[in-house]
Amino acid sequence: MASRKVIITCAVTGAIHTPSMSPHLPITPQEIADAAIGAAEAGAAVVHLHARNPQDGRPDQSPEAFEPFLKVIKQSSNCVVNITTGGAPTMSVEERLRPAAHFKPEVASLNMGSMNFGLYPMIPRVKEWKHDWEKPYLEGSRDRIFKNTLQDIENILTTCANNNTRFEIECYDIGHLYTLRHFADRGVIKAPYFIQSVFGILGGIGPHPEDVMMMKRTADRLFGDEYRWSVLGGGRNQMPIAAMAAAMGGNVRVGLEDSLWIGPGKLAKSNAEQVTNVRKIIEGLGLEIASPDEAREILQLKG
Ligand code: KMH
Ligand code: ZN
Repeated sequence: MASRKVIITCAVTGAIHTPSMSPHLPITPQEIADAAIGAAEAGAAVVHLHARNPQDGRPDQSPEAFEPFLKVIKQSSNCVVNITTGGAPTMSVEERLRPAAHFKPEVASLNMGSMNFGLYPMIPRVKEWKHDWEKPYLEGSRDRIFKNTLQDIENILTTCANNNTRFEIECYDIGHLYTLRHFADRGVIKAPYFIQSVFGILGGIGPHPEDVMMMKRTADRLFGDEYRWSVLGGGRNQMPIAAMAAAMGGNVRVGLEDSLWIGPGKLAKSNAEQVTNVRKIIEGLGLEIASPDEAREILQLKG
């Protein structure tokens, strides 16, 4: 019997963690490219990408910031490129949309609701900040809304409508599944829906096994076989959530965007290290990982 193929997505840098938290967080275009290629070599079929200012590590959503590493990744790897439209919670939606609208990638993220966006459990304690912006950025997260109104979502969907970009639909709570159903019913988004369920962000659904079950049960009821399910757990929830979902028929996302750790008190030295770890879990369950081309087939990407 052929075994089910599990898509590993690796989110290599994101916009939540800051340079002082880990020396291993990729910052420069070369570091981001190396991290993505390393993750793909370790088994990630999809790489989810944000850009940063190479001088101070601040999130940067200009297409010019993405261009250098996109070029290197495309030259050296067949992995599926996924560009964020989440950017950072400090950015306007127009700013966040620019790189996906410009590069028309195979996949782009799409965040399905406005919310509080607290820190992940187990953010490393920082003794000395490398850059002035980091501490206020972090402290500001307590009084910031990650804005994704229905109109914002529709703007992203309609801007990308003719690009045949498939969305990594980030659902941080059960209500976000119903928001997706609303856009699906209106025909603004096409199946198969690639649902990335996010667990353990302060402001979203928790990381309890009951939460994971509830998310899957609701998605099954709302979308039947018209969706592909993936999960990510923030901070220390990363590997337990991935293991749970892989066993339940899901795909997984890891990477330093979502967690800086590889074990209790132990920083991951690279994105590839987390991919290798989750790959062992998947293969230990008797499952196989999907290659980039298999992921293209499963998600029906434009290629
Ligand atoms: N940082 C993740 C929890 C995005 O880039 O659109 C969510 C994320 C958002 O990846
Ligand atoms: Zn992201």
